[in-house]
Amino acid sequence: MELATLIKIVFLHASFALWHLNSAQEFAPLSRTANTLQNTFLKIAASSSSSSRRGRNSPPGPVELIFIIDKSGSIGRKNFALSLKFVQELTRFFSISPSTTRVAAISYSTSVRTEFQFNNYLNRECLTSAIRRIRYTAGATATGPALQQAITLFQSARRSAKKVVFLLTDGKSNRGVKPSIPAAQLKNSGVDIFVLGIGNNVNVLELKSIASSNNNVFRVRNFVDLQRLINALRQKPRDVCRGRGKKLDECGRRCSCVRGKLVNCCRVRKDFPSMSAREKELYVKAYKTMTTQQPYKRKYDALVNIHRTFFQTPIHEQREFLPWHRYYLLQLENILREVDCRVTVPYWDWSLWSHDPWSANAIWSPIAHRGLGGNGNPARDFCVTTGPFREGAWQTERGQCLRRDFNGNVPDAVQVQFCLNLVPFVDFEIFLRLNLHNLVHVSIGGFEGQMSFVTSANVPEFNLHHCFVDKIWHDWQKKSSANFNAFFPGINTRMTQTPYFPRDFINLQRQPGCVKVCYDDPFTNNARSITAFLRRLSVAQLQTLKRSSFSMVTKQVTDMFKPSKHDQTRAKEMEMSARKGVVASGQKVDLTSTIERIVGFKLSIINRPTLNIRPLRRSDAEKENDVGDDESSVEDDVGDVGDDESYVENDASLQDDKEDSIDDSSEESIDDSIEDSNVTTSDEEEEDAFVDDFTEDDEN
Ligand SMILES: [Cu+2]
Repeated sequence: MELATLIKIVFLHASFALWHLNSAQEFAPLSRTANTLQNTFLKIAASSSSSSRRGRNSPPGPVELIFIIDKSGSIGRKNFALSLKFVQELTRFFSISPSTTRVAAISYSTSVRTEFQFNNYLNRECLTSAIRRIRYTAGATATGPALQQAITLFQSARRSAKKVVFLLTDGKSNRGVKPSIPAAQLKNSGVDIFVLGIGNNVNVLELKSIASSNNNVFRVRNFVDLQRLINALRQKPRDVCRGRGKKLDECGRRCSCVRGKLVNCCRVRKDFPSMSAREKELYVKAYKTMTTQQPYKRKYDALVNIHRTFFQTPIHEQREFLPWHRYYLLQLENILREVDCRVTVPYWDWSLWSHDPWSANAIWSPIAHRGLGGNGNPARDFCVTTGPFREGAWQTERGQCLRRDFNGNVPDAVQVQFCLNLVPFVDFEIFLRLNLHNLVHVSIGGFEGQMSFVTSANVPEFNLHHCFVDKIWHDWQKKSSANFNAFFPGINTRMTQTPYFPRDFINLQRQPGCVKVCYDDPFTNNARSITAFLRRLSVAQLQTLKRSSFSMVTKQVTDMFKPSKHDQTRAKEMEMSARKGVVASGQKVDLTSTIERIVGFKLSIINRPTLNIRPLRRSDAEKENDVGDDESSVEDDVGDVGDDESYVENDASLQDDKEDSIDDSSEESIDDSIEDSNVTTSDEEEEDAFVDDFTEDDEN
């Protein structure tokens, strides 16, 4: 045999062996690849340096995950879409939220493009559609520069987070720096790198030089097999649900379980007194972290500073007041959920405490993590000296103690119902803003507390108050599609210091950032029954309810927000009408049950059969809550105004069909509503026992 032939044969053998090494042996069965991917990523998603500190039932810890996706010419548009599907499948092993896993994406061909960064899409809904939207542009294969870009993106990673890169490629790198160089830099800073090589044109040695270990290199023969791998991954059990109905996800969002998947997830905002001790504790803790620790404090300070700086500009005028503060609550909630994704902004339905608004049972418990502490201490310059926000334990962003000067008492549930009955929008809005919102600010702040000044957003009760104001708007919106879309769609200027128009905040099911918000009705103080009772009454009937007096809109209230003369005059006119049943201050109303003494009015109409409130068991209240929040009719963030309308109608259908309009006040309707109101007589002892049940946090 000639030497040349021998060399040829040896060379052929050697290259066959190398090819064999490079491909055949490296293609694990797809089911095994799917298993390994599942196990690896579930483990990464679940583990975290802080999970033991957070407790057993905590959501998973922080992970920063970057996908680097090849879109070179050899792939083609159709196969690129498959790559995106694969990426979507992998994200489903992770909890996507501001405090758990955040995802960024880089695509590369001849050049490199950051598709989105860690803080762009903070829930599964937005993330999935963002991945789907990544565009294909053919070109070369700049793998190295793409890895360099990942180094840049990790500069904004959370310090305690696990860092992971998942790179997809179907070829060899042929542009820019050698991939192993930036890969080494990433690995040295603790980043775990995984690689998926698709097809036979990859360079296995290159893949191995990029990945953190040989076990982190995955391969499929071609795009047909990639589709099979996706199908195999789809079969994998992960964080899914069984059966139908409402389920909570790991961040406490209430979702519908449909075909094993959690969909239509909403953040649930609850009445603070109706929350469990655990929920209160989580909120207070997250709020304190947000207001005192970086990086949250920086964002929180910026937000409250906007509120202070632009206090007497449109943010407290009709054009912006409601949507701007809805925007504010969303931003604040987003920061809170960076601290702990289980936390939402609670509200305080103060109207249910009108005649006992400053009790520990409401929100002013001195017990840390149960409430917000009590009144300010006049001997200490009105600084609060009890509870988690007491002097020495907490200070405002301006370095001041929290000051309160409880003053008078707040409007009652009848007043709120009067507001909900108002049309047109401008009347409703003036009443809500001046007669309810402004007044309660000054009732809490008095003459000394921050709630009476431009620094009001800097204290914890501000959020609870504004969240209730927002809920009242939401309840009014639910009454008809005209209410739902009132006033704001026509405003074509952006809201103060935001990129948004007022109309961007109209629909709570479609807030910016793919966020859906649900309000749970309160169930302390028989709230559900009281609301049902008041809803059935016409305006004339509301005016016959005997009510204890509560604070009036004073000059101090007016001076704080400086509403226009027109708004002030209209507010005064409406106040006169709304206060017909209120006795002169100093006079007493004969309030017989505990619940009447707390809410401040008679739960019956004079000279008519008594309308006693039927006590609700807690389980009943929760059941009703479930029905009330069944917003599964609202589809994902697709669709148009038509969706909004069906949503309103569905929701409205859950309300009483006996609602009287503001002008409907005939005698007949009184009798009708009494007969139809379906309430039963109950003795007061039972009622009082019920109240006790619901005020378990009594810590006097
Ligand atoms: Cu404000």
